Amino acid sequence: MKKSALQKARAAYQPKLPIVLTGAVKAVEGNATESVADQEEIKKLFPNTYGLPELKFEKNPSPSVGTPINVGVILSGGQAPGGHNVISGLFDGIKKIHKDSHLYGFLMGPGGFVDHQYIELTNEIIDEYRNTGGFDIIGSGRTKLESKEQFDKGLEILKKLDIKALVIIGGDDSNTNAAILAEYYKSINAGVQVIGCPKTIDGDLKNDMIETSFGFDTATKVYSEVIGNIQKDCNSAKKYWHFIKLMGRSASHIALECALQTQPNVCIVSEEVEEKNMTLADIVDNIAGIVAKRAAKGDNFGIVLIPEGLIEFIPAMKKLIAELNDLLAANATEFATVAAAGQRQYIIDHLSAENAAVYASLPEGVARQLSLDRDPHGNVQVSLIETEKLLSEMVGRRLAEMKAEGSYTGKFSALHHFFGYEGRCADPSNFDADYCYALGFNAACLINSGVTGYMSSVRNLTKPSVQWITGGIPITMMMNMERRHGAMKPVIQKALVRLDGAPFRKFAAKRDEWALNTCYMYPGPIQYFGPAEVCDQPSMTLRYEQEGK
Ligand code: FBP
Repeated sequence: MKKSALQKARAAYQPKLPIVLTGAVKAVEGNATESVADQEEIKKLFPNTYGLPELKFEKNPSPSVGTPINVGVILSGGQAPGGHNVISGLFDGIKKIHKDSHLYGFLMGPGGFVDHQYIELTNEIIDEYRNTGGFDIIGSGRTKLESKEQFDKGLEILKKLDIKALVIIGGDDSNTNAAILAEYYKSINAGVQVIGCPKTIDGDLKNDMIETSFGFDTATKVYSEVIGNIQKDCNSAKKYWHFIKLMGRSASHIALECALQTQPNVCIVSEEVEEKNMTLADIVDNIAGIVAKRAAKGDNFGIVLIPEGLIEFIPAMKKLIAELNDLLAANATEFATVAAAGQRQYIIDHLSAENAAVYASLPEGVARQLSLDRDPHGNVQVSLIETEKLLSEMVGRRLAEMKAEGSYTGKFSALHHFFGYEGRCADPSNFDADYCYALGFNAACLINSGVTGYMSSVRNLTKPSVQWITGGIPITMMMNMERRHGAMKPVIQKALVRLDGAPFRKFAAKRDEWALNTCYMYPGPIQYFGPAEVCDQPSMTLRYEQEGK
């Protein structure tokens, strides 16, 4: 494969391991754990893996001699920068346990596990992918691992390859499935450990022990670079309002982080919209008001950041989507027979009067998108809803009314962007390269400790990587009961933006100034080589959360 100059230089980068992982380790047990909510139900559903203790690795002065171990790995869900380094860290970790250990990669996500599609990951393959973005080493997929048949089918290939541990690299839904799989294999004494690793650019898989999910750092740096470029263009031409939708299926962490890095005129935070019970009209009025105030100063340009998941956080829409999810799950067979032209009316006829009215008021494109297939986890595919166009159209209409009333005299010309896929496969920043390598290496240590149903945990992330603290947390600890596909299910609780958290408070304290004045910040491209303050800074979200600065 022909490589660019950067690829060649980057291949030589040696991720910095936490000091504790550079020698032999022993797992020190902390307190027994409880799930974040619904303890009784979760305990009943996970009798073998509930309540396990937190683990922390410490140096082991008298290590025993390791034996070879075969391990399987799956990349699950959306791509996130650094996945290849999790795999290379895992590879190096199990080779350190014993040089005759083997790593098998299941192809195209959990589907490859069920269908027995795999490759052995050799030294040559791993070396090709160190420090690179993408999940192309083995591919990823969104097949939901949930049935006993799938678990048993997967077990056949694990037995055939003598695999004793499976590492699932995924987001909240995939790690939920990892916990269910761990519980099942433990219940039948399958002799297979299951370990999870926290992946998602969305940044919503986190808690005290998982300070951030990998990929968030790199993806937000890529989006912030491009937003910064657009801001330069915008402030040069002074004639466009740019409506920029940013990925993040549910939480607004990505939009908020990009706002902190670039200081746009408007950034909507979905969690605030929900908390304040805002309607679509309120959001539009707010943006139109800012456009008008800037126009009064002669500034007919600006930047609006919109989180991808917004639609589901507008309370009226949330109620509608919840009823729609149940309706489509309960009537899937009948709905599939309704011709496309009649589907809108079918839905209106079957919804409650209140939700039918909201649904009927939506533009055709948005309504259609809400009724399309859910992803395998039952989620509306929000990345396909063009909220940026919806909002700019509505703002344009509101401004026309304001013009007629005499409260606005400017010019409004909008451009639209959606940044998501551009950042998910970038070469990992130094932070993500180090973090991911440590997560994978640490997963090998968890395997060596004999535990199952744990997630690899690397903490103290705002300190230099050598000082990071490593260990594992039981996945059940992160769970609660939620309604999915019309029934209550145990799932990992998503970490949404906290309105009382430092990142949002910093943003809220500055946003009025950023709205009216032009305070754009230009973070520039990710730097891989150079001074630490340019190359190794973690995200602002992480810095504010950990250190308040
Ligand atoms: P994960 O949670 O699986 O990491 O994926 C996150 C994400 O990138 C979301 O931001 C986005 O809504 C979704 O994936 C897009 O999904 P797809 O890759 O299937 O188009």
